[in-house]
Amino acid sequence: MSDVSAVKAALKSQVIETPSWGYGNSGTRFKVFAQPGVPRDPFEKMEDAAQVHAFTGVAPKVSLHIPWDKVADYAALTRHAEGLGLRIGAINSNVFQDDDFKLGSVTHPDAAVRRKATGHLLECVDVMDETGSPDLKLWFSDGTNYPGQDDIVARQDRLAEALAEVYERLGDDQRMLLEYKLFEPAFYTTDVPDWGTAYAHCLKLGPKAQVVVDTGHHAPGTNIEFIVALLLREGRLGAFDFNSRFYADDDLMVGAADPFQLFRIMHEVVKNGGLRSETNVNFMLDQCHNIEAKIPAVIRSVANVQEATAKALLVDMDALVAAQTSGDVLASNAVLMDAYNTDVRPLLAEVREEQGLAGDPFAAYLASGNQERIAAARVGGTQAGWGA
Ligand code: LRH
Ligand code: MN
Ligand code: MN
Repeated sequence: MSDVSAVKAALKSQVIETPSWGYGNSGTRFKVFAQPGVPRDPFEKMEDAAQVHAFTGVAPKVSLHIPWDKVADYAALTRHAEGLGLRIGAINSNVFQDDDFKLGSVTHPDAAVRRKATGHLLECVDVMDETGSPDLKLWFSDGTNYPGQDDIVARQDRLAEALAEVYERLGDDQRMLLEYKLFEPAFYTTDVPDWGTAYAHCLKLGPKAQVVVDTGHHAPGTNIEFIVALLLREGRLGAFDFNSRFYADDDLMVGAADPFQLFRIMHEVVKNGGLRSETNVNFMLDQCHNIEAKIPAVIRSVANVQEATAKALLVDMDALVAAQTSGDVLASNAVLMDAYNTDVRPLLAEVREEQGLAGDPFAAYLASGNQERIAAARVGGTQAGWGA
């Protein structure tokens, strides 16, 4: 796409969903560092998300994690979000923090535990009904630590049974997003370890089941953009959980560890129609900001996704196709690298200024005084639940 106004229009229409847990205290299993001014409840998490949206203009949706964001009145939380110019995004289930789930949740060998786990997933659909959320996001920590611990295929059968029950419960405008992760907390087998397993389950379930690509959930060296291209081709790329990894599931800011990988992913997204609203790819962040200030870190992350998207939109597709067709390997690669090496920050500043925003959202937020205001007003902020 070389027409600048089309590039700008695409950048203005991209929506990036931010995670409620990114605003709370978080850490590793070694330590949770408490920060001043973190939200004390899900309502205050919405206020922080609204700050990110106010400065970036592209982050009007917030993912919830249940029960981390459990409230007595979801309609009230939804109204609060809407009053701040936000809407509720994906509802994330949590079947990984209960003693009963030590040997698995929906794949547990005991039917009573499986019922409890499926019950939680169905409750999450209730929360979708109450909040208007269109997406149920499922991640299972289920797996085994030792060879022989359980039957691999029996666990797949139990998983399929639970997913089918939850799929049946979805309304016409609701979909199921199934996330995979290579390992952790299970170390020998994981029941949904890769895109192929997630895709196989989604195919059996039906068109409302799609795959989530969490960029931190692969083995080192995995070609994530290939997975993205393939899932888009099959119409089964439901969403991203964006973050960065150096070693495992680090949950660092997206675009921090490997901006070139993020560009390659966004090139496949742009090239294969993933930015079009009808394709309905949900661009979510799934990050924790353990040692850095949270709201500015989310703003930086949103900007990193926008920069990768802008570079992908600048790829000269005519030149690329011509070079590819003529078999010119070096010219094809040069077309991509030209786009990647473009400094898109001035373009993004223009895009924001045209929307009445500051060109540099990060600096504008720091100058706004909000960080000092919330530090003074909120005492005793809560933990996200993650890394507890
Ligand atoms: C699992 C995961 C999943 C959870 C989130 C908190 O590692 O990526 O998306 O819901 O972290
Ligand atoms: Mn994730
Ligand atoms: Mn993760």
